[in-house]
Amino acid sequence: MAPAAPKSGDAIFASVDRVNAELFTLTYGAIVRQLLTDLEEVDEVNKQLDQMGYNIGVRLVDEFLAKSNVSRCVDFRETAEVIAKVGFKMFLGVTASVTNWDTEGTTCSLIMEDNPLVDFVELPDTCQGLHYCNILSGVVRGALEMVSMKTEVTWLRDMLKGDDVFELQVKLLKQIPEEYPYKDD
Ligand code: MYR
Repeated sequence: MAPAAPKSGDAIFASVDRVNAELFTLTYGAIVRQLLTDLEEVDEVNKQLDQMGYNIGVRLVDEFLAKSNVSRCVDFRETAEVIAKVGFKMFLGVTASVTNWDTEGTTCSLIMEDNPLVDFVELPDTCQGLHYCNILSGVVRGALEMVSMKTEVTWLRDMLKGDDVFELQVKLLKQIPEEYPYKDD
């Protein structure tokens, strides 16, 4: 039998990326399963996942700003687009669309049709109250808090519960104005 042709550099990177993505997905699944065992209550697991995400988000934002070269957003609309198109792509490998704006421009939804966190996942009937991806809502909340935006982030639709997409609602509660550090004379 002829030996297999060597893989090109691109093919090797593609398969390494795929293995990393699967490892990430399976590791996240193992964490959720362990939390369900330890905490027993689905609501407690939701809280814990959100808190873990928040802790990640407050750190992740530095890496995001350093790697993305994104400059200051003019408003919350632009910030939402940056999260959906640049942030999600950088950390999840997928993008989201931004819709369902309210008239004030302070509430919108991030819609995800693909979500690598849920590959291989099926929720048992006992876990219907679980927000399996709650780590993501925490990440977004934590990251935005570090750029002076206090938000409430809520799952409105969830493909694990039979919805056609994931819908994450982001509501801007308060924007803390950043003080200019020097006084003009
Ligand atoms: C600004 O300073 O105005 C720019 C603010 C951009 C904040 C973007 C935060 C990125 C969060 C990444 C979320 C990734 C979720 C997987």
